[in-house]
Amino acid sequence: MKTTGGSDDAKRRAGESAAGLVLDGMVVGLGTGSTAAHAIRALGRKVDAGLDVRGVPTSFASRQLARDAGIPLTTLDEVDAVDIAIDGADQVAEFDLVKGGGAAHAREKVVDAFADRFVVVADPSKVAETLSHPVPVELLPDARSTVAAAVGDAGGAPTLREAECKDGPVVTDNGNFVLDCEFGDITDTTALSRTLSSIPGVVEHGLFVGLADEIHVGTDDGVDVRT
Ligand code: ABF
Repeated sequence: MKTTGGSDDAKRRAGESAAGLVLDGMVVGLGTGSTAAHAIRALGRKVDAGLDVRGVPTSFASRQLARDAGIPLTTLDEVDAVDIAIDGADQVAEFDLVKGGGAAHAREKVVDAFADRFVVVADPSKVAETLSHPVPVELLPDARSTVAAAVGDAGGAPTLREAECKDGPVVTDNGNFVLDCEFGDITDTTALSRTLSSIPGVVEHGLFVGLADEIHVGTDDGVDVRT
């Protein structure tokens, strides 16, 4: 899995710290990205050692990783609750997040918001005072120009995300496109979140406001847990 941002050791510490919160019998939301991948692998080791859990993946990639790690999988349709979700972020300011660098934020938001406890795993490069990372917006392909215009009206500068490995746009697990929308410093995250959600054709955006319950930031020699 592609690694972004800070050191892999810091990501591993954060992921393992969050996996340590998972108890026998829990249903666990399995996030996407290289930091969440450490949590999935750590959880796989706990399953090997006898822990009884079921995982709800947030993406094709996390499903594959969880399968390889030996974690039994389920879906939101089959469970009454998700006890804990462990997921990464592109930027963290207090408890607000920008997510979606992996184009998985639509399913991530469904699982993370439904979870009783949403634990964010990150390395120090992700932590900021104010969110300023471009906000990924997943949209219906037919709505590409209308959503881009509405994002512009809202003060953003949208760029269609292009695939790295082939010509053409990134296509999400849901068959949609992604606009990365630059807004500069985002001082009113709630207002921007509402504005983006109200644009016809937007499937989901990567601002996660008021959803995170705790943040585990891996450091050079430990984990800074913010609750
Ligand atoms: C997912 O992966 C995303 O929502 C976020 O964009 C990204 C973080 O990746 P990494 O942990 O590799 O930096 O959680």
